[in-house]
Amino acid sequence: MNTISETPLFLRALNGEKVDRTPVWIMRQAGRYLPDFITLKNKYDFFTRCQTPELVTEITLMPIKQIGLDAAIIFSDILVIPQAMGVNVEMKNNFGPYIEFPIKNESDIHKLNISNVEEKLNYVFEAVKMTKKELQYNIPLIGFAGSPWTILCYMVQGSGSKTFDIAKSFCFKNPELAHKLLNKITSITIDYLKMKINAGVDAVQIFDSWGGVLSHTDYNVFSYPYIKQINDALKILRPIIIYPKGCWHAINSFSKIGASGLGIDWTCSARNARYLSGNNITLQGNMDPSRLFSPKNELIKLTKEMLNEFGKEKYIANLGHGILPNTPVDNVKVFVDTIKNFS
Ligand code: 1CP
Repeated sequence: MNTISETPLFLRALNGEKVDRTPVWIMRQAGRYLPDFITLKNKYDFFTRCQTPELVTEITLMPIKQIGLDAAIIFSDILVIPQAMGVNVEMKNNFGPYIEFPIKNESDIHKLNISNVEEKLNYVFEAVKMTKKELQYNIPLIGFAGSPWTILCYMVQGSGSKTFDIAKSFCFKNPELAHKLLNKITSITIDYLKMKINAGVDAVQIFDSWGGVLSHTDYNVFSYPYIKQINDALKILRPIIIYPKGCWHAINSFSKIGASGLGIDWTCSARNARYLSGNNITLQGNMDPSRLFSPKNELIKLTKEMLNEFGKEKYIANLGHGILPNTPVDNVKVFVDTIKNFS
């Protein structure tokens, strides 16, 4: 039986409860850097890995078994949502996501089909169930989705980008169409996350990876309201973590909407993040992923500084964004062990 004291550390921290030590997980921990993952990556293409529950379970568990993190994140991608809407998304080697026919006009948006998520993304829900069976009770499983803005960026731009200039000019020239598209993405994302929760995820993270390409005023028009809608629909079901990369200006607003956690990137100090959030919410972050390439002694020093700055209460240690592909596994272990052994 699960007594309160047996609630996993990660969930205790999200609930704002006292913890014996700081929990830690790493964004993008399930892919990218582990040699066993690279072996599977060379054997199966990306969407085969995502669509095969046995492979998803194996990949999701790898960093738990090999690095010893306090939460697992289901192996998948934010771009399964445009796929479920009927958009053909390819994942090209050494390039990333590619959409041959990106969204250009009203008729493209009209054609997007947001029904039957249960059927179309059934492979994700099967993978969540299978992974939950294999995970120890004390390691919670995180489900995730992209924010509607971040998904729009790919659907309109057609690929990754530093500026998302095509996506932004689409929104600025056709705000009504942009809002139609954002509403459709929001609606399917809520359905999808509810089903992920029914399948067994213990918490949900919303990745607004490209929120930072918007000005703070445009953010409040094109991103914030849609993340809030998702949070409002789901917060009574499970703890929600919002990760608005590059959006320190939104920390204050996000701290007031009943989400459980807020991801902080490395450009914002812990002190600023605590001040802006009024200490109302659990913060998660925020080591610069490139610092995992530093010499070990320096990495240990910086990790301890991070822990001291955020403090023990209402805190989940993590990187400020996803781990980089060539990160040395030994350094990942140093980062995680420093956090687990810190007092
Ligand atoms: O074949 C491969 O392995 C391709 C690399 C890869 C992997 C491992 C992609 C392509 N996606 C993923 C998995 C993935 N994506 C996970 C789960 C596993 C993990 O922990 O790594 C998660 C949580 C994501 C989320 C994701 N996908 C985000 C949000 C997080 C972030 O990093 O900002 C984004 C923006 C994507 C889009 C995406 N998918 C893949 C790539 C290369 C990209 C980014 C492209 C770009 O820079 O625009």
